[in-house]
Amino acid sequence: MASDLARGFGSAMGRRQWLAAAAACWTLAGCGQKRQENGGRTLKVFNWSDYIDERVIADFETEYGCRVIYDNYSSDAELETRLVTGAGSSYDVVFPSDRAALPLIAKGIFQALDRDQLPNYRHLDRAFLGQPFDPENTFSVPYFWGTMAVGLRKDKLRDPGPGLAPLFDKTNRGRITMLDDMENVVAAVLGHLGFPLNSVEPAHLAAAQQLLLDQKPLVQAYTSDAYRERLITGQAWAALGWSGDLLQADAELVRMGNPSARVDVVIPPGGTMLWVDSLMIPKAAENVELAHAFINYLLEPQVAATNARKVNYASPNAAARKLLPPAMLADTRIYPPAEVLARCAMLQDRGPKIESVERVWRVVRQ
Ligand code: SPD
Repeated sequence: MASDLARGFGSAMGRRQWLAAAAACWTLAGCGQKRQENGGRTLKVFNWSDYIDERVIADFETEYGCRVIYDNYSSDAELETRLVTGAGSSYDVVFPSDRAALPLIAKGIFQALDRDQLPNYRHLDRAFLGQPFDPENTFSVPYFWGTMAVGLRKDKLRDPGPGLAPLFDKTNRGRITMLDDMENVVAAVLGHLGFPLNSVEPAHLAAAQQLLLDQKPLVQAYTSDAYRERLITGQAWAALGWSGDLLQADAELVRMGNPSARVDVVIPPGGTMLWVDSLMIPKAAENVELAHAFINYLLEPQVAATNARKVNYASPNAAARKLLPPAMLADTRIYPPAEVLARCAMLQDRGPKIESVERVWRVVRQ
């Protein structure tokens, strides 16, 4: 399954040349569509942190005459808890990853999307549709995809070593952050040890557990979002993170103008996790029509390109990619080449065997 997806991701990358050429031909067709009046209505959006250009939210409010309540989460686990317990507000649009979407769809958390209200769906690259967690895209449309990578402050680390090595190097004690994400962290460590990323072999998991326990005294924080800021300030030197967030840290350092302070974004030589996050509407949503309008808005090529430029994740929107700078499409930290993707994997549903991964994480995090 994962290799099929990796192939799909790779084929999308092969289109860079014509994407660049076609960018020049793009027109504003479709942007003049008459907006329906949504005056007085409120849309509640729950998204990963640092995952949108906030001007897009303001523009949507203006164009649709509505108010958006925009909240953030930092992990799939946080979203799952919120959706399953129903605690807090009932959100209209959420952004689960492939791995989170699978059990949430099975629990009946989401409603089927009305494709008639999503004319911009046609802009999506087919390589990203029909994924195993939602084969007909009944409930989901892809938003961004990316990898798990290592971010390194180049000016702080002399000889960091390959892949995940700097995350286990005692000389970086107190300067290391790890994602607070059970399945992805265990997969990263399995890969570092040369085992399959989705392994549930007891011996493989025991070795991963031992390495994570040995590493624990070196770790400044387990965090799925604060590492971005900590890399920028220099509080952290080596972080396991999501590709776009690490690139945002690098872009911010460039903006700040200190040429020696940069973040290197490294994909481990043995491969890493691939993921795709999707736009979905919970059954408990109160503004279903406006939720569709928002999803359709995010799929507009111009809007999707604005977001892609800001967040530095890879876009599954073929029409939006035509609007991106060629340098961005050629950036292998955002769009890894096919040979790298071939070594990557998506998290698999390991059924009840996932308990052995949960046990590792409990031991490490207790
Ligand atoms: N700051 C946005 C982060 C989005 C990361 N999504 C990754 C999901 C992997 N399960």
